Amino acid sequence: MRDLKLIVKCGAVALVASTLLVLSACSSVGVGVGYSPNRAAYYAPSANVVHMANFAYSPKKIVINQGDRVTWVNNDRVSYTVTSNSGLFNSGNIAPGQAYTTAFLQKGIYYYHCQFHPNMKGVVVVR
Ligand SMILES: [Cu+2]
Repeated sequence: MRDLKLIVKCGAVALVASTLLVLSACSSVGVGVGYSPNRAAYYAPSANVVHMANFAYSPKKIVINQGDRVTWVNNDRVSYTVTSNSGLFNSGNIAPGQAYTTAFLQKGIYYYHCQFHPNMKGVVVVR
């Protein structure tokens, strides 16, 4: 399980960054936080993981710090989405075994849901 998380972290970083920063981020999981004002993103691996299975997010509520990323991992055999209730972000289809990562650069409470299963709801609290 630990190995799987590390793979997901590196994969998530690779989705966001496309330079050598990917390699440095993957080799220093959980260590440094870099900030690029040009890209307006943190190039740090996400330690904040939400699992999707059995038509639910786990945990349903995650509390993170400003600038952190959250990675949603689909551990199920059906597809899910991570869709902001207010249109701020939308993962699109997350197929089984895939993941979605986004950064939260501003403090606030971000409610989201799954477009495929109306009862699937979650919230990200950025403090
Ligand atoms: Cu769903």
